[in-house]
Amino acid sequence: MKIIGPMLTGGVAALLWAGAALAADASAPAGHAGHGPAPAAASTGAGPTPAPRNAYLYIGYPNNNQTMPAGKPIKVWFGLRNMGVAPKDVKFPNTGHHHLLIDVDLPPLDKEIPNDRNHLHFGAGETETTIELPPGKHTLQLLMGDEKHIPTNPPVYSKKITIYVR
Ligand SMILES: [Cu+2]
Repeated sequence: MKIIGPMLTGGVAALLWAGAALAADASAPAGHAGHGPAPAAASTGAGPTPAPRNAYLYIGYPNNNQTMPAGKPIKVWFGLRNMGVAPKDVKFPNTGHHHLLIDVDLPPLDKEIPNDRNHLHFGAGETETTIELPPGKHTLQLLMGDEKHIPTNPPVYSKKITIYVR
């Protein structure tokens, strides 16, 4: 009889622990949406500059699947939590500058972010911008870069959103 108590207790504890682990796993994708599945994306690497693990990057506006009027400039708001913004060339812990990716996938995460019309750099520390896009379906995504325009470790990027210009 004496042994049943401890065994039951142990069993319940193990079950609770398993439940907690399961819950933590289930919440991981949402909680880490800011920088995506970093370990799974390890093949694309990361830069040398550390970033807070809880950094969260998001596009505050426009909203995913929003339709924007053609011929009008589109405002884009950059949202960032648990990490700061610094201009390019400024090395300061837990900061970086924004990059807006337009109609492209993430670039290699261990190299300097390209600088072209699909990869816009906000090296002055801007947290919003205005863009113009031709009619059609477009994607927008944000990616933080360090003072040398290389993604951080872990890489900090937003969800890719789709907008429609018509
Ligand atoms: Cu840059």
